Amino acid sequence: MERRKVLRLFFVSSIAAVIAPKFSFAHLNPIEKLDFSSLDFGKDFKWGVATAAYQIEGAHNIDGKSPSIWDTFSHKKGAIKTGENGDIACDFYHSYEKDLDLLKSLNMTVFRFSIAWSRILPNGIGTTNQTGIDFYHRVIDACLARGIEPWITLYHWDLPQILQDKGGWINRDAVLWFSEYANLVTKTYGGKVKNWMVFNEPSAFTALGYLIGYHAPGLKGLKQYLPAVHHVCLSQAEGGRIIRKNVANANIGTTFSCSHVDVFNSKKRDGEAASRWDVILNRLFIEPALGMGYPTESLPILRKLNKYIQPGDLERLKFDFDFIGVQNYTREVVKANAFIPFMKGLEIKPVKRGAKEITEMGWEVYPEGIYKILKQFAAYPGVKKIFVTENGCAFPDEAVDGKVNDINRIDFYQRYLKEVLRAKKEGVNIGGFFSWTLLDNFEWNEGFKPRFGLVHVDFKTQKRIIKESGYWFKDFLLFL
Ligand code: GBH
Repeated sequence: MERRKVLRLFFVSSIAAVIAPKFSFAHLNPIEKLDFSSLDFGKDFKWGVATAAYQIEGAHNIDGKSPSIWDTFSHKKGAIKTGENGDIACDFYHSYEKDLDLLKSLNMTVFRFSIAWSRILPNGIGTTNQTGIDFYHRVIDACLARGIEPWITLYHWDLPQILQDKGGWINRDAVLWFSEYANLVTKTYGGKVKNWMVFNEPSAFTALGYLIGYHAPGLKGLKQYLPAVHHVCLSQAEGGRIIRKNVANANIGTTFSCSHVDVFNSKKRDGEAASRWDVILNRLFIEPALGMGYPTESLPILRKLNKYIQPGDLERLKFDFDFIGVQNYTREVVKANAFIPFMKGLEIKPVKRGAKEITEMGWEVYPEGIYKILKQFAAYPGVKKIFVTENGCAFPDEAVDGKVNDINRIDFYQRYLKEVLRAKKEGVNIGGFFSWTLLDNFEWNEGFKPRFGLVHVDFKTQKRIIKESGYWFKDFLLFL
């Protein structure tokens, strides 16, 4: 930050502290104030939050919506650790106006959200549901009325159950189903919405849902996983083309969960195992889009994908995205183990390897990891621009006397943001940072226990309380 701005910051903050004890600088200690000046991202940088339909909307079975695979999965005994489900979640379906007011009050200008496919196409394809379509019109209009940019993710994991009954992503027809859905959504909202992402984290939803059965639809094995990978990868590029066709002046991206992979020790075998993990976590879906094909050389089992690849597919996997969404939370540390099929190695959990700071998810706090993964993605010649479309942390926050003093989350964001800025200063073209997430919400198979929000939610009363980390963003963004 230039000197003039630093001075202005200190001037305004000290005045504010004197004349308005309720002004939110009262929340900050001097160290946090100082850190504002070391986070100079520039005027054009976009700040916002990311959310996902199933995790916040609730209203799971009203106004014509049909079940998604997450409705089905979360109602299965034992699937969700806490026995909970997203039937109601944050009830965003009814409270979006107030929730967008909260976002606005944090001085953020981007709301990233996803569309529930089964709300607007209850049969997956075919007949549309106008009530569902209208809901997202209202959300988009409410964003625009507040000066907030709506950023839409077409698919954040909630496939209509009716399509899963036909095989879901395992069925090659999924490319056609998804195309029809993408076509409808972009034609419907493309006049008002310019920023689009095709998928949320394809590596996560294919691996967790179709390989290890930890997420919906709960399937296990390579026979499900590999075709799902290929059909999702085809749909990724197809989705990009559809947005391009239907939306004038669109900014088109897709998002990837990605984590820097370290070796447990310097043994050569560990290095080989780590490079296999790197393929699954970071490379599998971006490289085909960039025209590099599947990274089969680094993970030989991927040769089995050939069974599903049809003539012309390798060409169809390519799409020239305007930006890539990088979503990073932690790093992975991998150790060789000859008994692990295909991967020949295993992630060593943070607790086991004695990591010092661990979040409620059991993930290591490792700020340098976001710097490293940004550099890794920026090194692909075809990556033009990056948005950090998710970053955040879960801690066991408690509301005490109407306040949530989540100082550990403030510390987390400050340290991660410094690493994002380091990458930016070294030339990585980063356009924005979206926090995961606005509201505490349904954290998939973990239920409501891990709280990721900048806003605390009491799930019994639906009462919201802005956490101290939310106020930190609010103040920080005011002076940027
Ligand atoms: C994101 O997942 C999601 O987009 C979001 O919905 C979620 O609530 C949030 O983060 C917090 O968890 O080894 O290939 O099976 C990011 C977390 C990163 C978890 C990748 C699974 C390993 C995938 N995911 N990770 S894999």
